[in-house]
Amino acid sequence: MAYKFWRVLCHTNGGDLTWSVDLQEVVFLNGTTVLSTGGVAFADSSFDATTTPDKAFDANTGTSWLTDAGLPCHIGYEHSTDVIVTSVKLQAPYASRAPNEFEIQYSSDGLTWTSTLEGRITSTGWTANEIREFAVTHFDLAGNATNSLGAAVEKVNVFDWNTGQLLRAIVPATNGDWSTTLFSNNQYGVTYLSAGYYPLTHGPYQPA
Ligand SMILES: [Ca+2]
Repeated sequence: MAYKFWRVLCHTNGGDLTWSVDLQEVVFLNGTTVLSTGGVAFADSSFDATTTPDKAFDANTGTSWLTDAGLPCHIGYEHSTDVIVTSVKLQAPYASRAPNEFEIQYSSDGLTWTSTLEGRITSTGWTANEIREFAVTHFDLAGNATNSLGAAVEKVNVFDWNTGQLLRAIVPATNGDWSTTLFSNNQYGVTYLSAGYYPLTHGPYQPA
């Protein structure tokens, strides 16, 4: 699944006790495509009117978002459509105000957040104006599963191909569409279950 809301939740910085996090640019990417245009930047606070969160998404290294909050603090972007982020670039004007421990998180509603597989990322020893890029590991597995009568199957089970462990038990939409987000590059199998039919298994699928 893709998500509209993405944010960087900062837990520690490079030591500045007054200005906890200061970012010239936050770039959410899918491959090399910059995703964060046409939507709304947000943060839990801004120091003043010249350091609002949109300043971290304006492709201008001369402007910065500066939090007015202590740690933790966050900055993010509500995209105009659901997006899949494959990496995030951060740039901070001062090493002391760069995030040293943070999480990359996504949300469908801007209220309930989930961290990417990377969890709490540690990145220390920044230099001023340095740009660092952080990969986001996750991918979608999706399909459409109907029986011979055209009805959606009752369940789509996604399992680890190598261990057999059940990972997802998905009830598809009434038209059979289903999707899920998985968080590693393992091999996966998919089994369709529909009453009165033999189970049907496809796989292995391995994300690129
Ligand atoms: Ca900027």
